[in-house]
Amino acid sequence: MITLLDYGAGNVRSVRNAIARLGYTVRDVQGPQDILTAEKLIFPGVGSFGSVMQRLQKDGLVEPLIERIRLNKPFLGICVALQALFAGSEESPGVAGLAILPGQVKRFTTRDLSVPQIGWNGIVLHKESPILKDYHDQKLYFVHSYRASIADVGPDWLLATTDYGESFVSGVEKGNVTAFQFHPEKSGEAGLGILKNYLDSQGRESITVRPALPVTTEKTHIAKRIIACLDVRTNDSGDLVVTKGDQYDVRNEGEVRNLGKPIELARRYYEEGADEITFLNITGFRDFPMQDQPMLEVLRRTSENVFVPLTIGGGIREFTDSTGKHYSPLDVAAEYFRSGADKISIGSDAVYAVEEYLQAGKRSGKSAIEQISFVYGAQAVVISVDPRRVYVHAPEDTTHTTIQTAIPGPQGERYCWYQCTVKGGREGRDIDAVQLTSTCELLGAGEILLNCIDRDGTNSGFDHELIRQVRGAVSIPVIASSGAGSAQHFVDVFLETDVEAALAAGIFHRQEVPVSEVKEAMRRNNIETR
Ligand code: 1PR
Repeated sequence: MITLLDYGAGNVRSVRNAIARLGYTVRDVQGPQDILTAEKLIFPGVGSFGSVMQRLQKDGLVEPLIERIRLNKPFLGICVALQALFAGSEESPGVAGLAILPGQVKRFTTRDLSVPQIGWNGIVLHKESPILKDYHDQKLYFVHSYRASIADVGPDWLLATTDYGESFVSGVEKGNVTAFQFHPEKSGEAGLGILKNYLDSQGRESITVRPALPVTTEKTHIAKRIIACLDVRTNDSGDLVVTKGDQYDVRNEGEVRNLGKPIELARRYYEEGADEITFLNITGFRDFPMQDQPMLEVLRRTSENVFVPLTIGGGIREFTDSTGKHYSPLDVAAEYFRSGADKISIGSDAVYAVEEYLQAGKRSGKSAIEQISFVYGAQAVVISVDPRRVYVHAPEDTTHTTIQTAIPGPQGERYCWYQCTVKGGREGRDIDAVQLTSTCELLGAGEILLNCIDRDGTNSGFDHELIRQVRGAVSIPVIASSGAGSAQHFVDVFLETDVEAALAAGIFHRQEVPVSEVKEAMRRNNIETR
């Protein structure tokens, strides 16, 4: 029996599913007493430092948690739960942590790498740990903008460090109390193995501090991620199918292309080694997702078997149904998170939010991006951009940010800008990709999913010109999407641009190139991979 501290934020379903998969029963903390009496406690990390600590305060759990740790009772903290062990965090000034460890958790200061750190990185062990046994040389999934300093953690607690521009604390352990900055429940089979080690472990009565391992100069490296994308919609017979467009046209001879079943395909990609799975509910702009329960069911069932991050997009916006019931974007996002999503992706609504921002010249605080980012953190908010090229003869011919292109337009134009669209590419707006992505970052987005209508489904490779332009405009991670037709295209995009991840749909669905072949090609070209 495992006791879970679910304080109602974000995706705790994945931790539950992982525990269930390992054959254990989960029980929820009902009150302060359970913190002290639980045989084994898991404190999952979702949400900001401030929101977590305020929730613990409100529920009267702060003192019991401190007491549990003092009594050396089995405790596993994940992500922000590791950070909660410190005195405070720059993320939420003035909010006290559990103060088991001194010092403030700080934002990454790296200028060369995108923040948040999103992806699979390694760990360097500073002492042996039965919980990390067999898995310390594997890449594990991190997603965070704040990190604990090694200087604040003495040898009695320091378990593991990781490098992301700077070295930071990725694991602490003393006696039966362990916490990780990475998410074991999202770290594939290695993560499940680590959780199993904790669940199977026999707590020891006394705190034996294990000797430190010899100091090493070894550095860890974040992997470039490979993402499988499933565009999902209901076909004309009413079945929910994975479809695939050709420059966003998903119909072939009048019928919606059917490339398979979403849950089965997601599972296959997980087993083949995809680092992340993205579902796009592509008719979400017209069919409101809260009334499209099958999509939520897809997410729930997928998260039972897929232990890598899941992103879902489509229809995240404000909505009033036919009975007059009003839903905020937060309501929609909350339902997606509860159903097993780690990140939500916003398409059309992000374009409208940027238009409003540019017109008002200030933030409203009301956009879906702002609201969701405030409650769940920037790392949970992806912006899905659907741009297409607009050719011009000279930069002066438009007010938008142009690039000089190596692929001339139909009239021999040597310049183009990337126009953002809404409603799945059906409507172009007077916003370019630089305006959209840089403003979304300012409003609180944590990652950009950069599609390209011109390349979608063409198998002709990623649009490096678009990717370089957007990569240069933002300091959050960028996922290159649209056009992958071979393993070499992934190698090219990683060697020629600085994107953190690359996504494909068609070649994976049609089984032309398995994920494993992409990874092998990356390894041959010395591109860091999981
Ligand atoms: O506007 O917030 O409701 O979100 C709708 C979402 O649905 C957006 O993220 C939008 O990108 C997506 N979408 C809408 N219509 C389509 C369509 O195809 N007709 N799919 C669509 C976009 C593009 C990629 C695709 C890559 C890789 N799909 O996700 O997977 O281009 O394809 P490839 O490797 O085969 O070239 P909202």
